[in-house]
Amino acid sequence: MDITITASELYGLIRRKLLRHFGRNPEHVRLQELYKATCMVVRDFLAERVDETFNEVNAQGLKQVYYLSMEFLPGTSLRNHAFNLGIEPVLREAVAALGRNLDEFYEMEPDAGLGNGGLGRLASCYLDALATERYPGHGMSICYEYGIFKQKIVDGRQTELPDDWTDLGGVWLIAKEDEMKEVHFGGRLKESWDENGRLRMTHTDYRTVLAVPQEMMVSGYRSSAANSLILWESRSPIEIDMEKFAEGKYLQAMEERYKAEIISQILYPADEHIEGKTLRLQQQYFFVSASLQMIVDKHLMAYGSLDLLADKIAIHINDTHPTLAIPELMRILMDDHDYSWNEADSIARSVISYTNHTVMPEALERWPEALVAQELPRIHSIISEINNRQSQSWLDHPEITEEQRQEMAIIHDGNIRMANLCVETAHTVNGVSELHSQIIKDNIFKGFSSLKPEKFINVTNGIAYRRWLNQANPKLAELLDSVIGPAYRNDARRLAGILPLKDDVPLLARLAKIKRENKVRFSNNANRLWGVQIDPDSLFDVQVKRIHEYKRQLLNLIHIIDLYLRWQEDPNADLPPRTFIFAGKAAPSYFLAKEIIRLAYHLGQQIDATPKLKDKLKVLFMENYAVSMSEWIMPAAELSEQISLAGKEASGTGNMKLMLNGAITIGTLDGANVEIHRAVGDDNMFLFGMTAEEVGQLLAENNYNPWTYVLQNPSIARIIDFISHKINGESFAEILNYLTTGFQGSADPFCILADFESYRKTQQRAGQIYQKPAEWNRMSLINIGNAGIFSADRSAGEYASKIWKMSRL
Ligand code: 26W
Repeated sequence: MDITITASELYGLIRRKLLRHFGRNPEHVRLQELYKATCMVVRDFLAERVDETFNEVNAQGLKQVYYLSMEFLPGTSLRNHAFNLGIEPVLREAVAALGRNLDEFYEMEPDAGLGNGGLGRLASCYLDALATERYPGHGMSICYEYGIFKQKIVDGRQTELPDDWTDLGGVWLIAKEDEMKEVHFGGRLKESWDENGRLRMTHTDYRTVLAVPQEMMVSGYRSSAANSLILWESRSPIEIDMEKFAEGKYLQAMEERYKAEIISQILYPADEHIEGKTLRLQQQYFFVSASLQMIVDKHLMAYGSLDLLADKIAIHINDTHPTLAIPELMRILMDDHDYSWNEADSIARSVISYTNHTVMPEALERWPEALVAQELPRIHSIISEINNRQSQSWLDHPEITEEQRQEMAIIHDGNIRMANLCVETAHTVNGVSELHSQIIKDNIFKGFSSLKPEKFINVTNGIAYRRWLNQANPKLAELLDSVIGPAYRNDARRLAGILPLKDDVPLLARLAKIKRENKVRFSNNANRLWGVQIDPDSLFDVQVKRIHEYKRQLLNLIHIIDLYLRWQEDPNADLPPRTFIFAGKAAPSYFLAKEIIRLAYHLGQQIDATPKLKDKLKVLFMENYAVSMSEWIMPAAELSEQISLAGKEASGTGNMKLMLNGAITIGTLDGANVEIHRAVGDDNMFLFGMTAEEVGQLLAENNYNPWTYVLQNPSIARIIDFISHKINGESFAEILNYLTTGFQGSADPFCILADFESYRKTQQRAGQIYQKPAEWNRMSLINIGNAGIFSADRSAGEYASKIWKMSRL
């Protein structure tokens, strides 16, 4: 459903907003005010839709889902809303009448970077899809004042700068002061018996932190429905301690206030690695408690009691970070609304569902029991009761072994294992690709799945494809519109409409032309930002994602070293010129990941300084990867690097965005690559490396010895020798150790050298096919045409029907 409005009406609305909100007329206005007023006008349209959706949901008594996630990565909003509401052309005109260009506004908007990577972006894709498919569903998270840090590369080293996004990004937020909640920390628990003989728990002497909801509205593509993303901001109930101030203790006078405000100040920048910091635990409880209170209050307001709660709401836990929602819901039901343990337990078990996003052991959250007891005494008492009842329940199951009991225990060795609490309580647990869902059943949650196999399902990830196709790659979208018609915009499976044209020579030429134009746009951007020169006719080989050992950016880099050495030996080697594009952030405390960035940078510098290779090989490390940067990289990419060690990447979603834009995947059979491979077939993907099963065997037998590969394979020996010398004047001893003897104790756990030869050969084949454009372009088309299954609309629909059991507006 489009908004019907003319350009001149819009112009009038923006003028009025300028005057009323900023007290200015367009003749005397700062660019930023004009930008903000424009956003606010768009926001007003959405506010109406959110309100209508809310009323309609209550009138029909529809079930709603609350998607709890510690991270969301919405990126920018203006273009997305304008596109979804169908007002882009008139808005462009109105802005032009105000003497500005809409693209200028698009470029001014900072990303809302309230997340680290895949998990956060997935959450935002699902909100888009829910609104598009007219499901009532809301996101809940923290309103971080500082999002994911800004990455700057200084002499090859990552440095981190604060990301202060709220000035220009804050126009999308509306504070709902009257819906503020109190969250309680610390204090003591008192037990007493009430007049009905029931044990009551009273929480006293706690510290209060206030939670103010900031609402960000969520639009769907041409959808009459709009939902919201609630972001909680922490505040202190105490302004300043006047007594301490009077005593001259100025810092202490501010301390209480600061302790509360700091909770929503900054996003933890580490992913796939837990940091057991008290502040993070406070963040988790803070947003979960405020969210649950809001959910319960809203439900009470609409239905008058909580008896229908389980029919009317679903609560989804995005990885384990919001796990405290389980005991918090039970606390609210028992302590605030007089439900018994059994009732509260049964409600929790029917509303909570959980998605696992990683099998990396260092990412599985555990909290010291003592810390939880101290910070959240009531929550601790509930968790320990759930744990007691869990062990009781095993008395009926003599078939489960002692080892399995140990693995399934919620409290173990003084730690609370959040994943086990989720799996024990959630009615449904899902993985994010077929392979990953199988792995969690067979490995990390084996005991649970043997008891209740039906609890475990798969929902393969999906992407908000219109963002990366229609918005980010308008030329490709236009071509598709004209060739297969626009129906694919609401039904991604219809992209398959171009498949019958895979041998249509003029169409393939048009596709190639668009790719070339996007590569030129990319090169111009890179030149403008960093002054680098890129050949738009070289093969654009792209690896963009968080920097992690398991994602094996190092495998890519050592292959580049191999190419470099080969080319130096034989400058006439028949290989296509290539530009290797890397981007991604490293967790600030992740030494090896930062070394990988440093290697990419200096390798690039050394290659640039080698005259005979200058036109053949280029390595670019792009600083500050973010959602909006991905929107100009994906359309220009030709080869998509998805080269994690099989079994480690839960799904991947960048792989889907790249495929959709016509890049061909070079990848292992890992995560969603398996499903990409099934969709396009052997001939349209470059598959290499060990399977997850083979990796399992190699590691189980402790059989990975890097030196066997060094000794067997002269190319590897040559690469190792190269790294043992200085690169662009810098030494990389730790990386050398990592690849060979092991770093910090053990040999490279991601077996890079074991997959190298297979990768090298496959890369060679990719290079050969690239030199036959007809063949390459055909493969590219086949990838685009088969990308439809990876739509978030499909994923969200599966969650709604299989997990949340809800229907559309
Ligand atoms: C506790 C620290 C921490 C923070 C974030 C641990 C783990 C995480 C996330 C689960 C990491 C993450 O983003 N995982 C990615 O999730 C994507 C969406 O499902 C998948 O596509 C990626 O494969 C997976 O790595």
